[in-house]
Amino acid sequence: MLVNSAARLAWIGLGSNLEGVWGPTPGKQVVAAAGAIGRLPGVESQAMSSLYRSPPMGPPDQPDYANAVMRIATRLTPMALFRQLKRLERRAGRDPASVRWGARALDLDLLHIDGQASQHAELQLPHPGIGQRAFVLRPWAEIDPDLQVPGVGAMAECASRVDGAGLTLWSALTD
Ligand code: PH2
Ligand code: MG
Ligand code: MG
Repeated sequence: MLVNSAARLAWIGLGSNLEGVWGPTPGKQVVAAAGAIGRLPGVESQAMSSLYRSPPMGPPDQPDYANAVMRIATRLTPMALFRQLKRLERRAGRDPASVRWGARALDLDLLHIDGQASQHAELQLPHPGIGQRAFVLRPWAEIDPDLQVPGVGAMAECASRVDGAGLTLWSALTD
C-alpha cells in the first residue's frame, strides 16, 4: 500500500557536500532537492529552514556540507516516502557506492513522521542520529521550535544544548 488516507507531517534532513546533476555547488543541490521533494506525488511542501554550512561529521578529508531541514505533509507510507527520497538521491548524482559518512552529492534523511515509529533494518524512525547533530537540530528548531520528537525532546531545547561550533549560515553569494 503506497498511500495512507490521512496526511501526516514529516521532516526531512537535506545535505550535500559535492556538486551534482542538479547544481554546481552543494547549496544549489540542496535547494533543487527541496523543489523536487515538493513535486513528489502525495507530498506537499510546507516549510524550509535556512541553508547552513557545517563541518563534516565523519572522515575529515571532505568539503563542508550544506544542510537544511524541511517539513512536508504526505499521504505516502513511511517506506514509500523513504524509497522516493533514495530515488531522488540517485537522480541528483549520488554515487550509490559512496562510503559511510563520506562525501556525497545529495543526502536525504527521513528524520521523523508524526505518529509513526519504525525499527525496520532500512528505516528507523525517529532517525537515530537526531539528538546529537547540530546540523539537523539548528535548522529544525528554526522551523518547528516547539515540536516534541519522541525519545529526543523539544527541538528548540535540543538545538540550544548541542555544540554548534562551526555551524554558520551558507552564503548563497559565494556558494
Ligand atoms: N551527512 C553525513 C556524514 N556527515 N556531516 C555534516 N556536516 N552534514 C551532513 O549532512 C552529513 C555529515 C552522512 O549522511
Ligand atoms: Mg545523513
Ligand atoms: Mg542518508
